[in-house]
Amino acid sequence: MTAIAVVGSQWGDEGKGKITDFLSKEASYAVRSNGGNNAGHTIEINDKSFKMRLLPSGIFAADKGAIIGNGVVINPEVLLAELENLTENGIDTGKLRISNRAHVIMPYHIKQDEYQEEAKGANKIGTTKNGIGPAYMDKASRIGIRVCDLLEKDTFATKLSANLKEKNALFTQIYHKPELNFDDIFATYYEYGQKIKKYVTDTSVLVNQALDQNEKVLFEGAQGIMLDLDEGTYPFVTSSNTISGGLISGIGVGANRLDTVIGVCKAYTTRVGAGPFPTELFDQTGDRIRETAHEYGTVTGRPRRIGWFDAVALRHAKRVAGINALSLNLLDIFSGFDKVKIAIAYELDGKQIDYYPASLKELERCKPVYEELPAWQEDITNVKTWQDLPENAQKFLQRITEVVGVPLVTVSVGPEREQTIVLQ
Ligand code: 2SA
Ligand code: MG
Repeated sequence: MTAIAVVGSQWGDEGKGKITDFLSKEASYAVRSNGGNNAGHTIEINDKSFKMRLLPSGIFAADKGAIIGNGVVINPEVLLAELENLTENGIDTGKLRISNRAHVIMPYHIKQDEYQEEAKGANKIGTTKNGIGPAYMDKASRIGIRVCDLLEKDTFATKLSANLKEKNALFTQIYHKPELNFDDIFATYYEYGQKIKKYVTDTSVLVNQALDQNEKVLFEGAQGIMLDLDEGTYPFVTSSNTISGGLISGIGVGANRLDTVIGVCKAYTTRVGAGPFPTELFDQTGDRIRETAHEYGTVTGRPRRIGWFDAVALRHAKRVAGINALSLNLLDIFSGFDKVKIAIAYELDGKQIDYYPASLKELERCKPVYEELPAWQEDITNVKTWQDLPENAQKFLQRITEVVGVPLVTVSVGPEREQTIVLQ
């Protein structure tokens, strides 16, 4: 197996970092190809932990380096701060490569994100306000500024000037907000470009070369499948393709390259921001899971919405992303619970359905059909093998495997690297 993708199979924050960390040690390259600094992961190295939003988790471990592909939207200020922090801690970042085709998040994208959300009022998406959506909007409408454009002074000036004209009209006339100044942005961002220049190349060439030589490449998905622009709970989604298809178009390799797609999930479900969530818990059980598992956003501190494991969503994720291996985290949270539930289907207008509806109105009417299983009282945080798991924990996992239809490869029983049961 050479090309392995790790994707979140729920709504993000599934704990993809753990398996990514594990796999990146064997990889030539660790690649990010979607999203931007709306992602967030913590990486431990030499007893220090680093919070990163844009750099691939595998930056430390991958043999030949880490790659930010063309599908990523890059905030250069955030990128440079992450790099500086690593350099200050004596970590070599020289092996990073950035696609010349990646798009740049500009200050007006961040403002536009903020103003759009404000204008939506009660209907807001609950974005991370990092300018992700507006940057992808400009990419799709063919006015985006790519990394290669940022490096050409004339091209950058022409594009920035044209874009600012349009954005300033939007800001002043529609949102009644102040204009942004060309000179400030131009000077600052041109400088950013010069600082990242040494990392910039055609990253598709590098990745394809590695794959041609049968080297391992790890594709690190950001967010989760249910936040995919096409396949998620639109419009309550992010603006990139989080499915495995998005990971290959976001770096520039053929669709036939990917061997393994590992879907990461939790033993329950979480979601941040607005949008449908059929198995959401509004009771003490939800609060208990939130507190036990510290389900609060890493960056914003927002409490995450909590729900039972949703096999309907997981099967949807499996289908649209081609997930062929499952990695389950946070099984230990259910120690001491009386029972656990798995939604195996939905009931919609009196009929049982096993697919994820596209219509938000239909989704609102969906009631989860639960299977209830007894939980376990034992602390499992030191369990290392399947055999040592309590019988009820084994049954819960077996049932998940059956109803999702994908084999489990790892089960995590705590945050530490060693607290992982490897199954195959
Ligand atoms: P945006 O800012 O336009 O992408 O927001 C749109 C919606 O997408 C949600 N969103 C997220 N939800 C959970 N986790 C996210 N990122 C993880 C993190 C990283 C990960 O730890 O921060 O798992 O890869 C993330 N990013 C965006 C957001 O809440 C809106 O609902
Ligand atoms: Mg996260």
